Amino acid sequence: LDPGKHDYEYKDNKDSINCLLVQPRFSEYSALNYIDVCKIMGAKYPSPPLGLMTVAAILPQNWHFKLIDCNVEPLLEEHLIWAELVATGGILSQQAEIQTIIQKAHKLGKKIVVGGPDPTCQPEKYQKADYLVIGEGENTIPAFIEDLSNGRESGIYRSEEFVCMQEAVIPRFDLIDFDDYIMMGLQFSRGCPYNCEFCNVIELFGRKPRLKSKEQVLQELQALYELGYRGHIFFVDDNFFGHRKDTTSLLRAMHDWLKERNFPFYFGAEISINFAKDERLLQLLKDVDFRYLSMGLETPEDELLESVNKVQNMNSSIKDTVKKILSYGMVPDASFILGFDKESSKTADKMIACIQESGICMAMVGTLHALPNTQLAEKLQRQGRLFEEGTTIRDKSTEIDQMSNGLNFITDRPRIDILKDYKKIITQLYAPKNYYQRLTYMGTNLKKENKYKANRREFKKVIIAFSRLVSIEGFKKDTGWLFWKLLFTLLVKNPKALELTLGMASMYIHFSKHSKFIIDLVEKKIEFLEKYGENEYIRIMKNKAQTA
Ligand code: B12
Ligand code: SF4
Repeated sequence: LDPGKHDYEYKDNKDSINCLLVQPRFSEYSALNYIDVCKIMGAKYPSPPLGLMTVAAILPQNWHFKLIDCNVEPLLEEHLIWAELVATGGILSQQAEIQTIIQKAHKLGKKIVVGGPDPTCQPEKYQKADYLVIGEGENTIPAFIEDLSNGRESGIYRSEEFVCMQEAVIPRFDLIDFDDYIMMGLQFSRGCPYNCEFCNVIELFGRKPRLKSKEQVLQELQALYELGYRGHIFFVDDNFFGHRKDTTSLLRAMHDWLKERNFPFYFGAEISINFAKDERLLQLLKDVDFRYLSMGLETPEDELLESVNKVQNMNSSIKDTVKKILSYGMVPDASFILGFDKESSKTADKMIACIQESGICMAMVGTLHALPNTQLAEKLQRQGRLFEEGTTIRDKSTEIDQMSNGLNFITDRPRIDILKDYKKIITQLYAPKNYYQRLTYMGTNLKKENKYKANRREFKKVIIAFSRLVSIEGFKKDTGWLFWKLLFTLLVKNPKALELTLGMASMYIHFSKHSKFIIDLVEKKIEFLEKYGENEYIRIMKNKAQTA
């Protein structure tokens, strides 16, 4: 397999250069950085930097690469000294870290190229980078390489067109240590056919899903297989079923490929709820051992879904869909949003009831954040309600993601009411009794028949993880009794669901800590509003925006 096959080469009087790829650190307080759980499972971080691994495969293959993921190891001066070119990038929540990496590189006189979702959405924030790549790397990097070959010291590269995914190259999976991560990412498509007002996938990747061929996906699986990877692969597509016919055909091809190799992997993906109702698709997913399905449910209220143009989620019973997914052996997780216009004082209770009754353990409720360049941001701007065009991360210990840092606009309902509701939702959902109630529901309804069987090494990891989990959750004052009750209930009623359910039980170690962090932050915001009022809050936010 040839990961980066290109028809262009870096031409210089030297054969090769040392290129250091740096994945900026995510905050340990991000909802999705379950580092404590990773430790239990013998890993350091949930998933590797697929964007930079892809970039490495697009860059000339006669270069020497080193990839430092700051989530698993620190960036040292010696790494930068080794480098002749530094490459970094990432998403909004990595903005402040990207700036720090630019500074560090410059301090040692190194040139740095920056790209990825946030630099693409807000290039003006990255003017200090020597080379700025806006958009997808596949069609912007060639121009950058040409300039570099010609000795240009800086440049901005932008492509007006989206990449044809049939030309995508295999990411450089060899640049990471598999043991550092719980799962690998793999991408089948980019773009999403839907048009949700708050989402910036459409702006970044377009509404027409662009797909790799099934042969390309099988080649990537083969690359991972040959490199010795076994276990969890997560499809990072924003909507794995945004193109039902092709995904169906991919799943069939995957099934044959996996069967020939005795099912070396199991999978997860993001899908929309309308597809999760389709039993034929669910059966196909079950056949290739999908275990996790993530859904952006946003709200159980149809009027709100309609108002933000998430119409594909309307007229769906969340409870029935979740039960159906569980009956096909898969664990659903879901994200929800609070802070939409037209919400009422009943919204919080409806959301809590929906999540609790459906038994969604990993229910990530965030506050609405108008991401740069989205239809939502444009609308709020027109209405004079947006605090700041774009988003500047000023405090990286409290402005982390949509849970810690949302509502960057003048809200429809009083801000203090939304925040009080938010506190109530997080408090209730992550109370030990409620979380374990959802776990028990999940565990007793999950009909699991594993295809992937852990090898001896993986099995040892599972046993160690289990004993670590028992020693933490089983003896805590607030969860001990609940944990043992869950364990015995499953042993009696549904032992096949033990592995996945205990996996979700281990997530509580993260969520209980994380929810306390969020509740604390929200309380501070409420205190401020109670003391100074909403007008003062708005005045301060607008002033901050002017000085950005
Ligand atoms: C998987 C994923 C995650 C994983 C991250 C796994 C990881 N270790 O990276 C998880 C689940 C943890 C996650 C979390 C979040 N995510 Co996320 N995530 C994604 C998703 C679905 C796929 C990312 C991916 O792997 N893409 C595949 C690679 C190949 O694409 P890429 O990274 O964009 O790279 C290409 C280009 O951008 C460019 N490029 C990238 N880097 C560089 C660097 C250089 C030097 C160059 C030249 C080019 C370049 O070239 C690449 C090839 O074309 C994207 C959506 C999407 N379709 O990409 C959202 C997305 C990146 N996430 C997003 C968001 C908002 C979040 C959260 C903040 C959401 C939240 N819950 O609050 C959190 C942040 C959590 C945190 N840790 O702080 C937004 C980012 C928006 C923005 N403007 O920054 C996206 C775009 C989705 C969206 N709704 O808009 N996410
Ligand atoms: S379905 Fe998901 S990815 Fe597609 S536009 Fe809506 S929120 Fe974005």
